[in-house]
Amino acid sequence: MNKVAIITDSTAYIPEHVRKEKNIVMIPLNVIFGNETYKEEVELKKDGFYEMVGKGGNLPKTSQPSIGELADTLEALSKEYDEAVMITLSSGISGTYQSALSLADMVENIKFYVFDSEISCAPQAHYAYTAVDMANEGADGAQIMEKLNEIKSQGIPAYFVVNDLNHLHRGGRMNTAQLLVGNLLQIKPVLHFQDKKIVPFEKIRTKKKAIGRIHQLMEQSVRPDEKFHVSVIHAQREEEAREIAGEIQAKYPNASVAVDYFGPVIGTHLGEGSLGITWMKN
Ligand code: MYR
Repeated sequence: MNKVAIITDSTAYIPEHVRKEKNIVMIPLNVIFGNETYKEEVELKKDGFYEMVGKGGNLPKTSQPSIGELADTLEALSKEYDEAVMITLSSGISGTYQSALSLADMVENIKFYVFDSEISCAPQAHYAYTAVDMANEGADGAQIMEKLNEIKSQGIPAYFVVNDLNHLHRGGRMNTAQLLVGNLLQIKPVLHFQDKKIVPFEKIRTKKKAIGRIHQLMEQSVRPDEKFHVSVIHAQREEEAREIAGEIQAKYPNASVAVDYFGPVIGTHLGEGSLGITWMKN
C-alpha cells in the first residue's frame, strides 16, 4: 500500500491544531510590508496582520511560497511517504500551483501530484480534508486526484462581498472595468470564482442585500433537512459572521456551520470587512 502525504498551502486557513490532528502539511505564502516578508500563519497570524494594516503605513503585498521550502518539505516527506498530493489555491490568482507543478517533474524520491483547487480558503480546506481521509483509508495519489477532480466538476458554491473593491484591483485580481463599474454605481457586488478567477456574480447595492442574495442561492442549492457543511468566512467581522452562521444553522438544523477567517494573504486582497459564505455537500 502506498503511503500518501497531504500538503496544502496556507490560504486554506486550516487551524494549526487541526493540521496536527489530521497530519496535513502546510506550506506558507508570504505577506510583505515594505522590506519585511512574513510567512503567513507561521510568522504572522491574522490578529497581528490586521493590527499592522490598521496602523496604516505600507500597504501589504503577497507572494507565493518559497519553492525551495516546498522542495525541502518533499525531500523530508520522501523518507516516510511514497506519494504526496498538494492542494493549492486557484492558479488564476496565484503562481503557487504552477511553481509546485514545475517541481513535480524534478522530485525523485516521491511521486508528487498537484491539485488546482481553482478557489481558496474553506473550499480548499475541504479538498484537503477529503484527501487526508482517503489517504488514511488506503487510497493512492491517483485515486485521491480523481476524487478531488470529481468534487471540482460538481462545483463548490462560494460567494463573497468586500467593503472596498480597490484592494482586489490594487493586487491585480480585479480588472479596471469591473472596479469602475463597482465604484461608479457604488455597488457591493457579490463576487465568485469563474474559470479560476474572481468575477462579479451579481451587482447589488448594499452588503445586507448581497448577503440576502447569498442566502437565496443557498436555498436554491440545498434542501432544509439536508446534511451539508457551511463556512462563513470573515475578515475582522467575527460578530457579523457568527450572526449569519446562527441564522443558517437555525434554517438548516442538519448542517454543520463553521465560522472561519480570511488570513493575511487573502485579507491583503479582499480587505477588512469582507465576508464569504460557502457550502459543501460532498
Ligand atoms: C500570491 O501572491 O500568490 C497570492 C495571491 C492571492 C490572491 C487572493 C485573491 C482573493 C481570493 C478570495 C478567495 C475567497 C474564497 C471564498
